[in-house]
Amino acid sequence: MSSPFQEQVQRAVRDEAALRAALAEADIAPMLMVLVQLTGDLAILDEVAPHIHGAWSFLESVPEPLKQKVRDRLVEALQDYAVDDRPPPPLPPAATLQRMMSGGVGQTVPEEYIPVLVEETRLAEEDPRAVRWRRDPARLPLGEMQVVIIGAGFAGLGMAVRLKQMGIPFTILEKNPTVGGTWLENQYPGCAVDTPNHFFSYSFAPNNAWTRHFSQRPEIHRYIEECYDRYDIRRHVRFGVEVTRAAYDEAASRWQVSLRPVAGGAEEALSCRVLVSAVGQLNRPAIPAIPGLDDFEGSLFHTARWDASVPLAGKRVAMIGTGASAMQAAPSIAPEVDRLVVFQRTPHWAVHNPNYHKTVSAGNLWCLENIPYFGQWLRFQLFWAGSDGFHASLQVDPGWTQPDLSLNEANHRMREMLIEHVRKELDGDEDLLAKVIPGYPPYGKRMLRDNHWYRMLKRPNVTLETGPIERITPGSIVMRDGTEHVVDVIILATGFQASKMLTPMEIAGRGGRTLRDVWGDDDPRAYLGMTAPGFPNFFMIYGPNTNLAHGGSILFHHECQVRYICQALREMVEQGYASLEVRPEVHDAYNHLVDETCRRMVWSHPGVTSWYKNKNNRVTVTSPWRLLDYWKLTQHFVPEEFRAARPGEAMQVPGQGRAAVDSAERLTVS
Ligand code: NA7
Repeated sequence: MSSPFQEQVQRAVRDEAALRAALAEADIAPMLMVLVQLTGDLAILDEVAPHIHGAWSFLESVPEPLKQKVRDRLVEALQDYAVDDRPPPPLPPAATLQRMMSGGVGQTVPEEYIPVLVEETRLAEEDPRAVRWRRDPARLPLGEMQVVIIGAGFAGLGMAVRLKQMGIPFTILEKNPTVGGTWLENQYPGCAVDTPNHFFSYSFAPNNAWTRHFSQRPEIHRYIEECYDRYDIRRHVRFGVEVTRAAYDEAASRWQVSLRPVAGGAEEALSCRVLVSAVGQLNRPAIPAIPGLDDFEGSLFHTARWDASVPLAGKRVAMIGTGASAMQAAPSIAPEVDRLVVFQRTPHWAVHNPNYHKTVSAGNLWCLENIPYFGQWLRFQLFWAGSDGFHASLQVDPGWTQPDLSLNEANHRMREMLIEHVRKELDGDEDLLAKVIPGYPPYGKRMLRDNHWYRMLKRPNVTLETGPIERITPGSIVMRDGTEHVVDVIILATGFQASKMLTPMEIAGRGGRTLRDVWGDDDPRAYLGMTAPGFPNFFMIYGPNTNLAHGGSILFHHECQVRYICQALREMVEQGYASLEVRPEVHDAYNHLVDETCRRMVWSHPGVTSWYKNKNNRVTVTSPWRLLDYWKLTQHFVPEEFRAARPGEAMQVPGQGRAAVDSAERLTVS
């Protein structure tokens, strides 16, 4: 039987004309990487790579004859592999991989990225992130390790797939009638992902068929549904139940979870050994406290609760907020409404990406499906394109002379590039330009992708209001300067209660102390964003300080977290622990480091208010780390950082007597 590699090779060479047609249309950088990997020929890499100037597909200027040379050579190489059923080439040596990575993205990629490349793209192993038992699982008491996962979105899916693989019993509790989480709830027109899709998908379930580089919500939701089905997770989900409270029973070392059926009826209780929150940060809409909001007599809804029964055609519509949701929704409805008034409190930065509105070319689709390693190298490019490649430029240069506007020279250059784009889009309208250019550095708030926002503002039926809203009347929005906007519909694009993490659930740990008691209203902290002292056997996916603000896919973080949690569960099962709890000093040292590091990052800039920060200006939501750093931090569960107990025993640090791990050293990540 052929290997999956050979099956792909055979498909690729079956019809040479089709192969050549696809290569003629496909991206040159991943094609070049495949060629180098198949042939080991570094000369062609050296010849072509200088014409690749960045990780995005549009940042290359490879001359056509050189492209043709790569295509011809790749056809030859594939045919050569096909002839005698050759096995896949060995993984290139580290030095070659580094040259390939750097060549593919047009920048020097440090050597330390090699392991993450190999793992994220599965270049060496089919399933490198699987957590494998170190003992015979048939002899382990897996039945005692019931896990409850709260939330059937992306995070719940990632957790469930791995638990299933390990044979650990689990149930997912989901308030909605089906899977998808935020990708189910956000159904506003134009809703799409702004992380490139070939990276924004689980590494264990790559999707070669994305129709766009940045897909629209229905396609992403379909992907989530397909994954729930492919891994047979749906039958583990209880839909239509909302977790109201979970309390840790110290005597039993178990969580007692209270559920409320959404359709009504009596509360239920459920018991489990381990509780995992997979509810995400963008779960509960933030409704602004504007006087008169409840008196409005027209239609009023939040972007995450879009009311598709309300016709917008020919209506006077107000949209409050100019964040990521507004950026996608407003340009999508502007052509059909009579008037659209956009209420901007603070402008956001938005970057132009030529791929944002493009479909994936037929050539790329073909290569993704039929050419070995093409998808993997594209994935690495996109990993690099939107994230760690410019993390350093988001750190404050203490000597920088224009600290209000930017952080350092690179950040300032970015600012100017962004302004240049807006100026072009606004076609010389300097008044409008002055209103939409932020007074804080790029990336202070989430960087948006220009969804024809500025062009929309130029439409004759669109007005941008930048003054403060005074109140809402039954039929209008009144500004502090007295201007009144009579409207039929108000759309709140006002974001989510991100800092009120896990709200409104009550999670009560040891001694009945709740997360709310510890965190207050909006000051969440956790070790590695996942676990907190006082809350044994409790983990969070996408918890405090794990949001990605420099870029990168949140699913990458989910995978880091899921692996770590699975390793913790493995430790519990193999050691016979009934409870496991992070040591407070480990948690505190980590959070100290998080705060210190965040302070140097752009999202702490004093000129910025955003959902990354709480009301005391502490960054609670966003990670300070490069993707690589967080990957390193979460790669190995370290038992000595926890206290653990077998049934009936007192909690203690495992292996006491052994040297404890030096947290500081472990946390020196970059
Ligand atoms: P965001 O990014 O939190 O944006 C919310 C917007 O609403 C933002 O422009 C806010 O202005 C504005 N807002 C919030 N409250 C008010 C009041 N009271 N008055 C006027 N304007 C207000 O939410 P999104 O849903 O757009 O995006 C959330 C994330 O989802 C996004 O980053 C992606 O990761 C996906 P402000 O900027 O605070 O002045």
